[in-house]
Amino acid sequence: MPDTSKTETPKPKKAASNSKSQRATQPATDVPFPEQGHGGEVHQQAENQSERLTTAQGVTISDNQNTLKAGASGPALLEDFVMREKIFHFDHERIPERVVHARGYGAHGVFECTKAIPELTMAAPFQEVGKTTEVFTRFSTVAGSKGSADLARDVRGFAVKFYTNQGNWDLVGNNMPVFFIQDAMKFPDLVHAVKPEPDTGFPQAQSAHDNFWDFISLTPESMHMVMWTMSDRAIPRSFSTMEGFGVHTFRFINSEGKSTFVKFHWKPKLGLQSKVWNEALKTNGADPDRHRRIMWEEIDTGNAPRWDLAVQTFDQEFADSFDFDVLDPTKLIPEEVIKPEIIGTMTLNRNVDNFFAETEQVAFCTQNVVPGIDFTDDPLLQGRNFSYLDTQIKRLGSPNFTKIPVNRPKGCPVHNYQQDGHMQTSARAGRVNYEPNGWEEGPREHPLEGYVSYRQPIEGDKQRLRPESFADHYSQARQFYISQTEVEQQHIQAALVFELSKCEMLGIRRRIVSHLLNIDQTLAEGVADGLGIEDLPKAAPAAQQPRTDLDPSPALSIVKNGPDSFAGRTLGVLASDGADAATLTALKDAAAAEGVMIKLIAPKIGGFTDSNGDKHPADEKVDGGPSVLFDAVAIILGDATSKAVAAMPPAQDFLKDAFVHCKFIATAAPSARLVEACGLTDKLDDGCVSLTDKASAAAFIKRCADLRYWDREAALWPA
Ligand code: HDD
Repeated sequence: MPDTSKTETPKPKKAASNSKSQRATQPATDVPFPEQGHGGEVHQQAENQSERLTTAQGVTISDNQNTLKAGASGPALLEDFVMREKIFHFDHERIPERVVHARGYGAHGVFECTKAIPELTMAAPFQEVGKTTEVFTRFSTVAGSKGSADLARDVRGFAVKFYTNQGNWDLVGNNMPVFFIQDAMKFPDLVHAVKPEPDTGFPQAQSAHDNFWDFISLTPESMHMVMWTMSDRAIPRSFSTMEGFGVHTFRFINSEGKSTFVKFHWKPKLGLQSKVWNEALKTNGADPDRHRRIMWEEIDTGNAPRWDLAVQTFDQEFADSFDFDVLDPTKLIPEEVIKPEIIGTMTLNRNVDNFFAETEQVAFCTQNVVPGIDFTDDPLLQGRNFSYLDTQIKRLGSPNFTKIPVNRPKGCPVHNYQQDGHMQTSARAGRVNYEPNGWEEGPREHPLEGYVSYRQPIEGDKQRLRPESFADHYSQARQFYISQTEVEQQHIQAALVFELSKCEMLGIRRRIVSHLLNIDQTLAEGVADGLGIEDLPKAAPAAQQPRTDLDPSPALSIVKNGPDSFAGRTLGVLASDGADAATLTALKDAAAAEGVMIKLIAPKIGGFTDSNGDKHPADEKVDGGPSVLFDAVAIILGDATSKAVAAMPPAQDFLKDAFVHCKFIATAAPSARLVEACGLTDKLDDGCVSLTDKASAAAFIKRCADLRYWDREAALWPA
């Protein structure tokens, strides 16, 4: 039965406005040194009972610096239970990382329903406008290990756990609406192929190697997804500027048992935005934690990232008439064909208290559905429903992983007769541990309110067969490509050339080009040219003739779906002693008015003194804050210091990279020396503006809403 209570779960602990972290900070004054022992080791003693250091058994520890020894220099004594317990626990700190999506970052938040849809589904979060449901969301890359860099060219995971009061519902999606393969049976091969090669153990977090492209070149069904992964979708600016998709077609079920097909979309409130490849590479060096750091800071500073949840819903009649099989996860339904309808908003407003306890131990399972949500026969989804539960046992080590707070249902009670197992923390009291029982105790099934699977008629022979309706592998790949702006098409071509140039086997490169010939002739020729292939191969044999009549879908382009303003972005301001105070103030005011963050970069981390004699501490020293970390840049150098700054290589990189990455650049007069040192004096274009007064500062911030001055790129990378 649908739940009608207004508020489903308690609001998250901290609201966006007061979500500042509880991280320890130190005062600027000198910290006194604590007492030292005989060997100069530091002893910090608790001043009150509650902060005493104890063993796991609660015994207060008298000395956390020295092992118990026989005599001053040893040997160590086996009876030292304090040391042994400490080392024993440390030795067991690691758990297996996720086999895919190992690198990830999560946060708590809330989903609020903005359009009730009880006629479509009885799922609790969608019953009433204003109803809130607590969520935990984890974003991830797929291929890299836990310690890999955030800006790998890769698919991003977008997994949301809704703690509904009908139980937990996990929507385990990606930032791309299609997938590489049509059947879960192929997943281990795909993942083996993309992960580091088994003999060498590299490359890490990269698809640019022979095994991946060998597999792809022999798997035509991957072609649509490859267009996505070679596009800038694979190098998002931040989690808060990327879309999410449930990928599969699911079912909504209403209280009368009626099924409606549904595809889920997450739409970022900040609009879509990505990096360019050279910028992504440099970002990985400058800040491998870029994406997690941005999200942490967004939440910590009260700029909680938000996404609308939108649904494409349709019936069997539409499914039968649609160009492709809606059960094929390598296909999407263009938004221009079925408009996604917004039904709610997710706000991530609380950082985790502990990364391991929450983000690492969160266990998403596609099988976690609630009344009102059901599966379809999509063979990828069916296989996933086995894999996720299985993988959690391996990773978390016990069937009791559901008792870990981040995995425990929060919106409803849990009662069952499951018992024992490693780390059991909530054993039932009493004698009864089975059902039915004659003791008149314990939970019972509920035929009316319990989860009932959709009564889908089934017929057919048992067989291993791919439906013929899955056979078109190229038409939507082409549709994606022709939906991109010229700049984006160029990026896809450059990405393919980059990746295939890392493949040593010529045959692999040629096989990919032969697939591209079924997608777009110009693209295929461009890639072949970029690879130095002179004789174009024949087009790959297609299981089904590719269509060329599908209309472009503007919704598939990032550039066409950017923001209306520069809000939520960061401007990097390189400044030095003597920087004009009025210009700085004008820029800060204009940025604040538009909701733009400013980071100050200076030759020294201690900061700089402006023309009024006011001191500004820097956020980054110039070589620690390259421009790849910012969405646009401004250079405000002091007259007397500009010459020295212009001679600094990292200051030159700051400007040159911003220029090459097509960012908007503002310069105040004395900065011309740096412009000259970078050889850009004659190259400044409409994306570069002079800061002269308040009005020019405000105009610059407005101009930045376009995010990049793409016209520059054609001049930089002539065909
Ligand atoms: Fe998967 C993790 C998304 C296909 C097997 N997957 C995982 C995560 C995401 C996805 C976001 C990370 C969850 C988290 O943050 O903890 N996976 C997808 C999407 C797919 C997909 C959108 C296709 C539409 N996955 C897929 C298949 C299989 C798996 C076909 C197996 C047959 N996926 C897993 C897994 C993982 C996983 C091995 C690894 C860690 C985990 O589950 O918890 O079970």
